[in-house]
Amino acid sequence: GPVSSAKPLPPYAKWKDADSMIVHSANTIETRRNAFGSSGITPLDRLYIRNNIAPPSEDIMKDPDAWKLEVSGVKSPRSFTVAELKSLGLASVTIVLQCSGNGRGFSEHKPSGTQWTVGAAGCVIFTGVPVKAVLEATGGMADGMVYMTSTGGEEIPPGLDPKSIMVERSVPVSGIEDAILAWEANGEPLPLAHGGPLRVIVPGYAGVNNVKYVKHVAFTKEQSPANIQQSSYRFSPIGVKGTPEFDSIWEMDPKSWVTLPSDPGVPVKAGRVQISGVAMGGMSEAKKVEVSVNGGKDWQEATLTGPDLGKYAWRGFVLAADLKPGKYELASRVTNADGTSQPEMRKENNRGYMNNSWRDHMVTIDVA
Ligand code: MSS
Repeated sequence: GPVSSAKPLPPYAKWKDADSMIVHSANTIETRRNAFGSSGITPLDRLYIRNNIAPPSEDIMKDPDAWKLEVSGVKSPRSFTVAELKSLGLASVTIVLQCSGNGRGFSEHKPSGTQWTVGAAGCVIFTGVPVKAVLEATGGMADGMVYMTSTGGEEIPPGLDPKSIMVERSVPVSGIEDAILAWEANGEPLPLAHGGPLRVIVPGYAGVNNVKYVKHVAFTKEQSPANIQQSSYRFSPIGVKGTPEFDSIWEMDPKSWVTLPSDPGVPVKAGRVQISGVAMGGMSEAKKVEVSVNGGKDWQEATLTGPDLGKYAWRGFVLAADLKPGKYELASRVTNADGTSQPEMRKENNRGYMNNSWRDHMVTIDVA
């Protein structure tokens, strides 16, 4: 059911549209189901926020072009300012940014972590320099490197083992084909809340891999020793702690959900109802969306809406249904270009990661 929260937005996110957000904590803020809009792109002031630890001070945004990135594990290691990166190349990529824990709130075994429903996700246009251009400028990867390991710019409080708290994530280099280092989102300078001055974007990969305020990109032989890589964000069975023997949370799966109508407690007027939502394909584009008004018994193909912004973006969808007074369970199910469909049941795992079950994401409406 709807999560209600009267918590105020934290200072670094004060500019968000409060009515569109559910504030779980200062570091975890989600978009309401009915607040995604219908243009496809999620406005930044409605985009969710997830921080594993407190973000750096707003001071780092005073001169974003002076922010420094260290690049290592390449033939010619060196550092770049953002201003220097801006001279290396430019690319935009529209991606679904989605937290690995989105949908956790629907898991029956009550996994620990934020009880996200549908709103730890958004579709954003990121602009920056291709990682490939940075590799070209540094002589290419050193021999034998198989991961790109990115380190966040948060301050580690003294006395703590950095490994226990630092945000450092590794992705296989096969995943960085379309990766960029971004300084802009939806045509605006990247705000601190979303990783400014500079952020890694690995299209198609779950949120955690898109390291914010990135200060170091290393090409490495091993995955990061940080807990966030070794034990968190792993597909371990219920009751079992994550370890490197379980798959890391990297590539995303196809997923969709109905966004409207979904106003909590507001009955929908009987007659022709436009049922709309968003659908992502994961690693290939969203190709087909089906909608059910009776809890998944019967399905009808919906129309994809909005512009096609590439395979990593989501599409809007709409289905017109003539609804008499009564209760309806609205479900949606996407199939991507690879032919993979959103499953009925969630892939059970200890921390409730990557829930893309269409059944869990149904919304019940009252038509009067
Ligand atoms: N980065 C950094 N540096 N830190 C932190 O904490 N987080 C993650 C990413 N990155 C972090 C980073 C996560 S986890 C997510 S989702 C994302 O980010 C979010 O984003 P936004 O922008 O929305 O906030 Mo889960 O998978």
